[in-house]
Amino acid sequence: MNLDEFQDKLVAYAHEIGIDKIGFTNAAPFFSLKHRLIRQQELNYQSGFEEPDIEKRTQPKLLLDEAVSIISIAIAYPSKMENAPTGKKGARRGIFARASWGIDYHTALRERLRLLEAFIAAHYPDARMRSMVDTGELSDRAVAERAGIGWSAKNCAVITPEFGSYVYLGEMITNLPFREDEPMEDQCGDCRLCLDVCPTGALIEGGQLNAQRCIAFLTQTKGSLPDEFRAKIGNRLYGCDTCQTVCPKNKGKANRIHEEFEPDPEIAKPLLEPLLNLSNREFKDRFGHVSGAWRGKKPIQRNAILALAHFKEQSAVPALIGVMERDPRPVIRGTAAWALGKIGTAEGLEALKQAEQRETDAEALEEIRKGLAFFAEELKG
Ligand code: B12
Repeated sequence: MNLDEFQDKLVAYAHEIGIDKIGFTNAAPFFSLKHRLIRQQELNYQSGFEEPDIEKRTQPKLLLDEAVSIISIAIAYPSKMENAPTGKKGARRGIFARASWGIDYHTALRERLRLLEAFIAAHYPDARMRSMVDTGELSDRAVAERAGIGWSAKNCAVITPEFGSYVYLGEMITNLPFREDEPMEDQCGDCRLCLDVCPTGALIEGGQLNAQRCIAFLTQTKGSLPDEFRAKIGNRLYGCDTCQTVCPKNKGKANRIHEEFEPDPEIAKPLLEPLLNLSNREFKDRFGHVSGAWRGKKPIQRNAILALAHFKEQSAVPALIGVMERDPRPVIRGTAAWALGKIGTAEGLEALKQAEQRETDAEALEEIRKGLAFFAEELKG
């Protein structure tokens, strides 16, 4: 069997093991990406989660010295939750973005890539291969775009005609000279819905994101959320899907294909208040298997407090007071103080006054004073 025939077999095998789309490209440097990354760095538009070495990000040969081609894979994830519980007064809920539904996609895609590697090695024992998903050096989107998986859209996502943008991406660099697929035409046209609805104006222009303003990024930071964004985060606990849900190319793409990505509604849309006092062990047991847990429980708890403030959930006031008085982490105490001010009950005001006398951490104290200032504003208004 020659390589051409083997490639067809590999594609068929990929579909058998649950890879929804596979594409092939060469391992030449990514020149346009390189300029883009330099520009993003100059503008301070990067999130800080990216691999910092731009050379490694754009030259596959630095990652595998015999690199000749790259195999890009895409696996679709669901956009609809069956039996989604609705939050209500007294029982408010937060939401994890779709990319965090079901099991962590890193595990799922790495396993598929491992199977592909084994399949290749069985036919070509001397083949050299290096696979990565998300945390690798390469830009998964730039590879996918060049390998014809989808086009690079105005919301920054790689959009596939079959599954919309709800696909996870990963790739394998190899020394085998596979036939290349053609990149796809851009299909965004004049549409600019994603740019117009982004709650924080993070999408600067088509295909350019200021990650520092992107809610998906902000939900993953560990410090105090800057005031400007506190009301904008809504009830999001991890990630943001707004620029994807408005996209017309995602209409009708429910993508209920893989059981492993079906969300457990109590995990993907959990009740907010019980999140405030989770122990590390409880957090790990409950959320440890989802990708949105990678930064630990602190950002999720901070976001849960902001979500309770967003709903002005009065029934959560005693729990928030408990957190403000007893949580060992100043960011969490401070955020709870701010939330108590936002919610604005007499009980909250009393607790804030007492906390102002006791608090020793400067940042938490500042938040307590912000909380108190909401009451002063209320009186004036
Ligand atoms: C850092 C990071 C983030 C950051 C920054 C996102 C960003 N837009 O750069 C934050 C935390 C904000 C984030 C958020 C999300 N992320 Co993220 N993230 C990454 C990561 C680790 C690196 C991305 C990166 O390098 N960005 C830098 C930009 C400059 O490059 P790029 O987007 O990779 O590549 C494109 C641009 O460079 C563009 N480009 C190149 N040259 C030029 C020139 C011009 C003129 C223009 C206009 C464009 C352009 O073309 C490339 C291909 O599309 C990748 C995994 C990986 N290793 O690649 C996942 C990844 C991009 N994320 C992913 C996902 C799912 C998300 C979220 C949807 C999660 C969520 N629901 O909250 C959001 C979407 C936000 C958005 N609109 O982009 C998926 C995307 C899948 C897809 N279908 O596109 C990836 C690929 C993870 C994966 N393996 O599946 N993410």
